[in-house]
Amino acid sequence: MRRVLAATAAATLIVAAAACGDDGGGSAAAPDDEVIEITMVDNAYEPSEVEVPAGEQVSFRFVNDGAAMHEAYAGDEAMQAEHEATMQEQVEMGEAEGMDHGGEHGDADVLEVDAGEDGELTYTFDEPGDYLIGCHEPGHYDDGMRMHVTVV
Ligand SMILES: [Cu+2]
Repeated sequence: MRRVLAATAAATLIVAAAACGDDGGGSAAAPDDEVIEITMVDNAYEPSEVEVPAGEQVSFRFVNDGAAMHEAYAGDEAMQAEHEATMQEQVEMGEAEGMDHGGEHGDADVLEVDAGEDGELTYTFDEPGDYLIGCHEPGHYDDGMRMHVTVV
């Protein structure tokens, strides 16, 4: 049932995007309106590679088709490693304190998507280069739950 709902939401979005393109009078994809659709599964993103323009706001729409909660965190490899370390610390702290799950991530750039839900992450990659979007739920990043973002 949730799967159907997610599919409907995605379809609506595609229609909305198409409608936007129509009044542009010839300009193909207006960069500001572009939404890149990503599906989350256990534990990967589909597709696992995307290309986006530098210096422009990009919106990613994540549809969680998996059974677990997943996150999306954008940044370069060093930022991913840092966020992974922070998450691991929080897991360790949570265990020590009896798993207080109400804790915040303290990072506004992290999108969390519950199973069967969807969410949007808007991000501007300032410089061309290789970046990643990673999921840092325990074990997922090590499992390879990361998407390569080529910024051109
Ligand atoms: Cu994940």
